[in-house]
Amino acid sequence: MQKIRNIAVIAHVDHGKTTLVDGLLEQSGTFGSHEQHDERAMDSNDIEKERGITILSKNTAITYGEYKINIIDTPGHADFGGEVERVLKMVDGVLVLVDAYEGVMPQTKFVVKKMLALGKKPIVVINKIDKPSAEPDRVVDEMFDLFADMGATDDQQDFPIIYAAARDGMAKLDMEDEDGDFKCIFDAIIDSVPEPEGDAANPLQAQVFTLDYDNYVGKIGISRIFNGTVSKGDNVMLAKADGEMVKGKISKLIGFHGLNRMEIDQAEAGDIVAFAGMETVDVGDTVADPSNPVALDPMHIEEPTLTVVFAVNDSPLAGQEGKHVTSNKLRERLEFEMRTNVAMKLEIVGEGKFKVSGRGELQITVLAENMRREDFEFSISRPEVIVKEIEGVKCEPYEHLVIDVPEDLSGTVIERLGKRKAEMKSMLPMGQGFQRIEFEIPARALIGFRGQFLTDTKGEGVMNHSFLEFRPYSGGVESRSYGALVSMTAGSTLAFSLFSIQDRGVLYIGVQTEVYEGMIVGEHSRQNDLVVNPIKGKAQSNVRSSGADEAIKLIPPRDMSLERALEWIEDDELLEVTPKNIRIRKKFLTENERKRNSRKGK
Ligand SMILES: Nc1nc2c(ncn2[C@@H]2O[C@H](COP(=O)(O)OP(=O)(O)OP(=O)(O)O)[C@@H](O)[C@H]2O)c(=O)[nH]1
Ligand SMILES: [Mg+2]
Repeated sequence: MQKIRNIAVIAHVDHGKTTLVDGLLEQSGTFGSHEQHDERAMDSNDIEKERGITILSKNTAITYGEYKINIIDTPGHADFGGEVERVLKMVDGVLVLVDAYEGVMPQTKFVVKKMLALGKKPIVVINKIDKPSAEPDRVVDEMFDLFADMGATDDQQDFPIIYAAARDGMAKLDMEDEDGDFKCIFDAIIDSVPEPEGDAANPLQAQVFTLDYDNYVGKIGISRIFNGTVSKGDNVMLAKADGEMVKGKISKLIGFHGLNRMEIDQAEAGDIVAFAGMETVDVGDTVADPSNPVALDPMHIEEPTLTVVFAVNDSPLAGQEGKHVTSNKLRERLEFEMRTNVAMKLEIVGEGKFKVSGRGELQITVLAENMRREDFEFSISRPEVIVKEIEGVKCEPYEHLVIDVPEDLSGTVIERLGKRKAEMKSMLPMGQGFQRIEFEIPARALIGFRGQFLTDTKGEGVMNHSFLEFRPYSGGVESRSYGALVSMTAGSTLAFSLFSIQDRGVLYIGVQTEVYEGMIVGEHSRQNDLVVNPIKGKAQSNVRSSGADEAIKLIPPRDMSLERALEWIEDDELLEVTPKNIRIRKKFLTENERKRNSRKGK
């Protein structure tokens, strides 16, 4: 039997997981000497590359001496936390990274808690020790405290510690040691991660933890083999979560090595491989021996906490920029997404209206962003948290929020959060004039908070949050404190009119932008909405002042990304998303309709 180690790399967002995997690939000699690869090679899809974040967990394998090490790189952003939990069941040990300055963050807590509960063996990597602000000793203490708080066993508490600068391919066992390479990481993996249990001679049992889709071979289930041996062409039984048994055949068996996938003929207990040929395969299914099919424990799939409604775009500019605009196209695309994305759910709620649920705004905007790139056009509504009854009590999701702010601004931020029903849990000085403040807050109250927070802290504040639990409903929370600047007419915007509107708030659009009645052109500096005319030219006058228009000084419009816009909108507003533009609009386009409907609402 081959010697195997299975590990996952887990951490808070941006603490350097994917960069560390680059180093593991490189220093194990898995990349050929002539093989070209990008930085953060595992972040392979376009949005991952552009944003520099990992969205989907991905696996690779390296050879180190006589060992095969299967490595799963996981996403650090809280919206994808459910994925991490599933991945953890597939491995025997983990590398927990933590930034040598930032220390324990919300998602560090989340992943450490899950990892400890599943009984995994950790190796702690204090990363980015090259940062001038790094305080590795403090961060080590934070990790010990965290492990103790989360009920680590003695064995788990006794973790090896590695100090690293993953980006430079440097690691060492002691801060006092000379800089070394990743040898100490490989050795720690081989020595302290338990070898996989299970027996190649037993009947087959493999569990699917990720789905992939390939135009040629169809659905692919990436799986950990816990028992038995599997060969290409084998007949198998698929044991579904609900107890149903479905016959299947492995048409292709796919192995991983570095950045490559290759067809293989056989694999056995302990390994991680991919199966093609079973169209009905789902995450959590057991691929079993047909003569003795025994299902493994079902997999816990995190429930969504947030919903938005995707709908057919019905704005006056509909159908001009996208290719796929009909309800049917939209439904097909969303249904396709649900086939491989187990963390999301879809419900048809009306003519051309689809309720999509997920774990957070980022997860939902990544889907929307992918659809834009595929030439879809649609609208999305304000995100709403999922409220559910637990033992007869109405409950809503709560989040653990950590903010780092310059000391002199902490008062403002605490006051804002107080109004949003946040409960302060701790406050610590972080050095360099920053304070770290932790809160527990209803997820509902966080919607729209980020924009406010960035304004309040002049872009210097950092906020991070991650799902805590469902708790009893907290009642009304304060939402957006400013109204919208709404266009009263259709046409192309002119500098002259924008110049006068910009005194009334912050503009979201620039000159020569197509607008329509009911489209939102900016944020009002007061609480109420204000109807404005952004296309009015300068009245003709006798005084000829050629070039006067160019002299108009416009403040650059605020760039509203998909996430920012989604967080900003209220219940009576929508986002219009097309391949070329993201527009913000009122649901009811004319002022009359809006008045009529607000009266009805009251
Ligand atoms: N200074 C410093 N920067 C690093 C180091 N390792 C990674 N980084 C940088 O940190 C940023 C995030 O790195 P990633 O590897 O994408 O982090 P990640 O944990 O995979 O992030 P997510 O997958 O989005 O959770 C990148 O800009 C890296 O270049 C390091 O050792 N030192
Ligand atoms: Mg990553």
